[in-house]
Amino acid sequence: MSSKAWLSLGANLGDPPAQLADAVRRIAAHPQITIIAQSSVLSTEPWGKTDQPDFANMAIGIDTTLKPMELLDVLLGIEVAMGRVREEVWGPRLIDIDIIAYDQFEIRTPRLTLPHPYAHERSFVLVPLGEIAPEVNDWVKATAAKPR
Ligand code: PH2
Ligand code: MG
Ligand code: MG
Repeated sequence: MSSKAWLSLGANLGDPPAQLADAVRRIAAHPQITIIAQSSVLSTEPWGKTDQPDFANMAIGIDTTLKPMELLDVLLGIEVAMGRVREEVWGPRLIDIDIIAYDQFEIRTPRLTLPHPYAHERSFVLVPLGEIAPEVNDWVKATAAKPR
């Protein structure tokens, strides 16, 4: 049995569009992941902490046999392999890969909340996701905003 997951990718240091492309290549290379949809790359103003460079953002849809925590570990591994060091919350980064939704899972653990707890407030997530999966976008907006 496989699941569908929806990822948001962002970068605002180095060569952001090149890093997004590199991240997509690395995700696609995983034996348990198939990319099923890919949005365009958008240039977006920084959200949350505004005194930093603009971001390049995109969204992808994947089909995967990885469970949510396994997927999280794979994505964090790709971030580290690409040179990301954990700095400030919401600060500048070489690459960020966030799980926005995984099937219709609603979970809240210290490491992972699904759907992503801020997705409904972030146009840099909703616009690319809406481009490739309008129905997922509607579900994320309704579900992430629910009091939990
Ligand atoms: N990521 C953040 C904080 N702010 N702003 C934009 N425009 N794009 C991002 O990807 C982004 C952000 C934390 O992950
Ligand atoms: Mg993020
Ligand atoms: Mg992240």
